[in-house]
Amino acid sequence: MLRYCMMLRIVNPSRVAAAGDVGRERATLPFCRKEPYRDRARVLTRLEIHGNNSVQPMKSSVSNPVFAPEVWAPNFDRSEHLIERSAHNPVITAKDLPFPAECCFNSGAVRVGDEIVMILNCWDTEWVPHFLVARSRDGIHFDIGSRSIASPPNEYPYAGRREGIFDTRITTLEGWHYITYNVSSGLGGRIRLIRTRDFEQFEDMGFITSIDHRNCVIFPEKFDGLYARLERPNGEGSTGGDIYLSYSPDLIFWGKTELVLQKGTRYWESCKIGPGAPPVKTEAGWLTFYHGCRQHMNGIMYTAGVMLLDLKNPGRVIGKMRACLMWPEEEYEFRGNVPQVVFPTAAVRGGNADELFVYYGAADSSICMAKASVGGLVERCLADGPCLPGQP
Ligand code: BMA
Repeated sequence: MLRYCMMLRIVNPSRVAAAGDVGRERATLPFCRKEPYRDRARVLTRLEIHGNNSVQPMKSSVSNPVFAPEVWAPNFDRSEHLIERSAHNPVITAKDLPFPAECCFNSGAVRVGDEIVMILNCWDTEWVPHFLVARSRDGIHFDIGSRSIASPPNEYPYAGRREGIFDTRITTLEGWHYITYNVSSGLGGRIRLIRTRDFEQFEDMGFITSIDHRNCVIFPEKFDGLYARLERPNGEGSTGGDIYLSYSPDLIFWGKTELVLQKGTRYWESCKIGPGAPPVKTEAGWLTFYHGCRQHMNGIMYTAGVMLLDLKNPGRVIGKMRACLMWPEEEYEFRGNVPQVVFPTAAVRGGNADELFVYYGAADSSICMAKASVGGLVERCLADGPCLPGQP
């Protein structure tokens, strides 16, 4: 059965005869795969037959990227437009930074009154990491400070490491803004915590995980007097790569760890998953954006998923969107330091009670924003139903 169909734009009709040998050529075209996707993804590609009979994929252009949704649309449900990318994307790129820089990506943000404040995770042209404070009134245009508020810790083995710190998340709790971020080293990564009341003065609270942790988001409320966080011990393939919940009396010592969601409930999240944005409280539950990865022959694709956790028992998934919410579709999500990355890190109240501004890192190169409907996502998660660890 023909699984792939090719849309040919015949440059020179007299060459139609030559089209015959497209069949022969197909096997060699990079985007022709033999094995079917488990999710029966459709692959369409546009080809051009040139004067010399060579068959070339059509040149990608911004207005006509080769991977435009109508050309490559995995079997993800798109009906409801539960989330809409901002037309201003990417909202922050390296060009917006107060010094020559390589990139900015994966940055946490919170609403403080009528302002959105972000701890911008960026790297200069020497690949030295900086955390800058960025402020916005409309969630799109940010004023970016030039003072870096954090640097690689001094403890061995982190001291002075170049690529040391990244992936900020912010949670507002008890009058403080708590910022978690990754610190990586040859011995593995750990999560560090700093806090501020005004995004001027910052207090370093040290490491809050053992080795090897990669993602950590703190709930904006306590549960029976205990702080809670979602975390993702590192690991890919068979071990690690799942989302856990831990509790703490003081934000430093953590325990009572339990599994919340296992990777692999769907193909798009089969390689690993991790907490994305600090959970958002809704009447129905904690709306939680996370990243889901799948391995492919050319690396890993990072996509965004969403689930609803029980208000009283945040370790229980009471609803989870089965399909993936966002996957790399736009040029700025495909091209960059790491192609094919949509990495949610913040969900901030938007212009009205039902609107969320979801900030995400694109291709480890820029910061983007998408608008989502709280009601729509909650309804969808509940419609798709709960998801128990290990339950497909
Ligand atoms: C992960 C995260 C992110 C990054 C992603 C893709 O491990 O740590 O920082 O976006 O890799 O490079």
